[in-house]
Amino acid sequence: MKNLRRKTLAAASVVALGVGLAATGGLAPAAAAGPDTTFLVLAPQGGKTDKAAARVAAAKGTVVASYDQIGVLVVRSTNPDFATQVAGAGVESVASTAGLGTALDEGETVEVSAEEVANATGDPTKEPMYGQQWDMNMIHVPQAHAVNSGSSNVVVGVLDSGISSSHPDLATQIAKDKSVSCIGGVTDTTEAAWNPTNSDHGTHVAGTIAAAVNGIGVTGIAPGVKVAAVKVVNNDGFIYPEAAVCGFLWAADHGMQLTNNSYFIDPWELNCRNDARQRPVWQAVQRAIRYSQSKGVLNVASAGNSNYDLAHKNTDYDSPNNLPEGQDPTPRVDLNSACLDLPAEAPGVVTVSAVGPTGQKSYYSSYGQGVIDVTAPGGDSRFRTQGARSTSTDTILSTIGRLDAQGNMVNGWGYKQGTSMSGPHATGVAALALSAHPGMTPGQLSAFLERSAVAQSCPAGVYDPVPNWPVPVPPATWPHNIGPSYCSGGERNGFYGAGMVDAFNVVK
Ligand SMILES: [Ca+2]
Ligand SMILES: [Ca+2]
Repeated sequence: MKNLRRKTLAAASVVALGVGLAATGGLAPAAAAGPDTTFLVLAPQGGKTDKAAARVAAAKGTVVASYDQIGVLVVRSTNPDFATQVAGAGVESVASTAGLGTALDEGETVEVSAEEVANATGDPTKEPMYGQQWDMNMIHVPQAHAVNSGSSNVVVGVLDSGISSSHPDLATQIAKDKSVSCIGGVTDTTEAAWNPTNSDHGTHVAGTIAAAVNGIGVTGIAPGVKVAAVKVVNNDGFIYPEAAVCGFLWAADHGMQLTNNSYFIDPWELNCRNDARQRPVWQAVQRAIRYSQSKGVLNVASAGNSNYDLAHKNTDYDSPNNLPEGQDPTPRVDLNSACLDLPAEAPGVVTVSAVGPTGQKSYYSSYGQGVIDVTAPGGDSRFRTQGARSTSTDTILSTIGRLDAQGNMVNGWGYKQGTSMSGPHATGVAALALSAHPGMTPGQLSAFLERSAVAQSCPAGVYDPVPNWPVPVPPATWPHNIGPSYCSGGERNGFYGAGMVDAFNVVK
C-alpha cells in the first residue's frame, strides 16, 4: 500500500488569512483600487434583488451570480469602500467572504496498489474488493441489494471536491447533465470544471454512495442511483460560503432529492466570535439550506473530526482545534443562530457521527446529544491498537481520483477515514430509502432514516479509545483533538443519535 500523506491546512492558517481582511472600512481613498474581493449582498428576506443590484453597480461592484430565490447576490469589487457604499434601501446586509474559507478536513489516503487491485478476487459473486468493505456488511448492504439497489430517479448531489468521470467504478453512475462547479459562487457545467483537481475526497465520497456493481473494484450502497458532482472545494482545499450557497441552490433547482456534505464550516470558532460583520455570510448560507429544503432536498452532513461535544459549545472551554501550550481558550459565549456550525447544525439537516469496525464511536468523531441524528461507518484506524498503530483496513475503502502533476487523471481505490466517510453511508441509505419509497418529503425521509436505524448504547463511563496515542503537538494536524469524551443520553444519545443507519431496514 502506498501512503499518500496530504498536507492538511490547519485552522490556524485560516484565521491568519482573515487577519488582513478586516479593514474594509473607509480609510483608503475611494479612487484607489483594493484587492479584488468577493462579497455577499443580501436583499431583505423574501425580497427582490433588483434594488440591491442597482446599488452594487453604483458602488462599483460587479454581480457575478444572482440568487434571486434567496435574495442573495455574489459580487466582486475592487472598491475598498464597497461595503459601506452599497448599504441602503434594498440591501439588508453585506459582507466580504475573504478569509471565510474553511479548509476541507481531508485526512490522508492509503492507496491500494495496482497489483493489489489486480489480485483482488474476493467472493466471485460480489465485487472483487468487496472483502475489504466491512462497512457494507455492518449496515446490511448485501441484504438490501437483494431487495432494491437503488432507482435512477434518485439523484444525489455530492457537494465536495469533484467526482472523476473517467473512474471505471463511477463513469456510469454520474448525472453529467446535473454536475457543476460552484467555485467562486458561479456555476460552470463543463466536465473538466467539476472533475477533481488535486483532491480525491469527492470521488471517495461518491463511490461510497453509488460505485457500480460491475465486476470492478467496489460496490456503493446505492449503485442504482445517480450522483451529481457539485464542486465546492477550491484547488487550495477551501470551501467558501459563496460556493456552498451556489451548491445548495444548484441541487435544489436541478431535481436532486439529497445532498451529501462531507465538509464542516465552523463559523463559531473562526468567524462569529465578536464579529458581527461576518454574520450576513452565514445567514446567506442558512437561507440557501432552507431554500433547498423547501424544494424537497434532504441535506446530510458530517459531524466533524474534532472529537468535540457539539452540544456544549457555549459552556465548554476547549476549542475544537488545539491551542499552543499556555494559551487560554476563549470561553464560548453569545451562542446565536448565526454561529451554527454549517451545514451540520442547521435545522433539518441530518448530522452523522462515525464508528469504526467494532461499532464504537471513532476516536476522532465529534458528537453531541441533540446534534447527532444517526451514526454510520467512517472507519477507525486506531481503535484496535488503542492508538499504538494505524490500521488502514479498519478505514473505508472506496474510489479515488485526482490529477497528477502532469494534469492527467489518476483513478484507483483507497482507504480514508473520517465523518466525511460516515456521512455518505447515511446519504446512501437515504437514497435507497427514497428508491424503495418514492415521494417522501425531506422531513419524512429523515424521520424514516432515524426510525429504521439500529439503536446503539452509550459506552459506560469515560470513553478513551486511544490512550496510547499522544495528543499531537500544535500546530494541529488532523485529527485535531483526541482523548476522552463522554456519551450522554439513553437509547438516543450523543455518540450515535438514533443509531446506526441500516440499508436493509429502509428497503424491506
Ligand atoms: Ca464496482
Ligand atoms: Ca440535525
